[in-house]
Amino acid sequence: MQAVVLAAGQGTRIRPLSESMPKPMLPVADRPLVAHTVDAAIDAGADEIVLVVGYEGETVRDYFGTEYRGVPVTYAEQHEQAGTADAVETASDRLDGPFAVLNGDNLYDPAAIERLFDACPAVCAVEVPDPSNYGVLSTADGTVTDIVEKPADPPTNLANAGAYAFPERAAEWLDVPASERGEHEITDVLATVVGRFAVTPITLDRWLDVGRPWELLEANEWKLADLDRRIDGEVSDAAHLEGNVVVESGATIEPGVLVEGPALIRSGASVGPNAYVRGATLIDRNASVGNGVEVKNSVLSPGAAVNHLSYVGDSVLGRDVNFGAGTTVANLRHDDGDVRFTVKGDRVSTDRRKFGVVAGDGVKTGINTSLTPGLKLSTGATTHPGEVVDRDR
Ligand code: TTP
Repeated sequence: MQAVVLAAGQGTRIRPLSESMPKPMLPVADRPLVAHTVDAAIDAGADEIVLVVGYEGETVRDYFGTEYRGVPVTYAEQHEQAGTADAVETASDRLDGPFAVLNGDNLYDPAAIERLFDACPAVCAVEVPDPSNYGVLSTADGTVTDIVEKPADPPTNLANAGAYAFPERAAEWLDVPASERGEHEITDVLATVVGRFAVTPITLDRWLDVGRPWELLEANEWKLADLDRRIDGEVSDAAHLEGNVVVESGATIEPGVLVEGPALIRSGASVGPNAYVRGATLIDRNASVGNGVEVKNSVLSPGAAVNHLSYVGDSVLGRDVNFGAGTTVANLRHDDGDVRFTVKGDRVSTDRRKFGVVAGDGVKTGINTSLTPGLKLSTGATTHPGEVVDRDR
């Protein structure tokens, strides 16, 4: 089966992390977010991957090339983000037979994708407490009978999880009218398929839609926990690595370091001396964590540096961020409330008691900067020495 993977989005809700990198290429454990989906499709037997790219599409093309894990990869360019059905339609000239459609920014359990392919026509669904923000599926006798987008009064708790195995004829039904929000939606294609075929719902135990920065942390929590312990880098005898820790070849762990897994220290990265890394933490290529630094449940993108006497908790640091000595991140509110974060101008709850900061690429903090919970620092932002920063900048 061909697998069409949607990766053309602008990722506006995850800014500033998507300012120079498309969201599907943001790091999740040892590979980009979208590679987890592509790998799941290949493991499930996909014989061709068709990637729909658009925003910063070159980065996606550079990563996958024309063949990935022995499977041919082709690309369709979506020039305007006109909706998920429109995205698949840009790839329709190369569709030949039944095809799958997967969101490039969703994490699936790989076994579920295999079940999806085997059950074609089929759609993945996940039970959620309040599905009113999703497409909601109704089912009877083991097949899907209806799908409604974001209903005020959901008929079931089964949310559409954005993974479909379509019969060949669905390629003829991709040209759907724009929805109320002005997009050509794949759920309208699914509605047509549901009217003509018996579509099997595949219920997922676990699923994650990565739309906002803290969901990137959650994606890393999931996939870092799945890695098997492997120590290939240079680790001092005076360092302790506990639990599920991966140190890639070319990474260095200095004396006095304690790493409590799950954690991944990638090639070219260095940790220590005397540093403490804990929780689900990714220290990506060429990032560095120096003397007297504690990093907890965070993502340090390639080239990020926190080199002296600092604390970073529940945070995402973009590429080449530099935190000056003594920079401290607060990740907990005194009233114990959920940390809030600004998404497209609105202050929204992260539903997390602990969340630190999101620093765009190239952010530099002055020494002894204090950063408050839920803070967003845009690409290239700077702070003065000794500043308490409690407003996004
Ligand atoms: P969304 O998450 O709805 O869009 P986005 O990724 O651009 O993020 P944001 O809302 O923060 O701006 O898209 C779901 C998936 O479909 C995602 O993988 C991107 C992809 N997509 C396209 O490829 N083309 C499109 O026209 C749309 C709307 C989405």
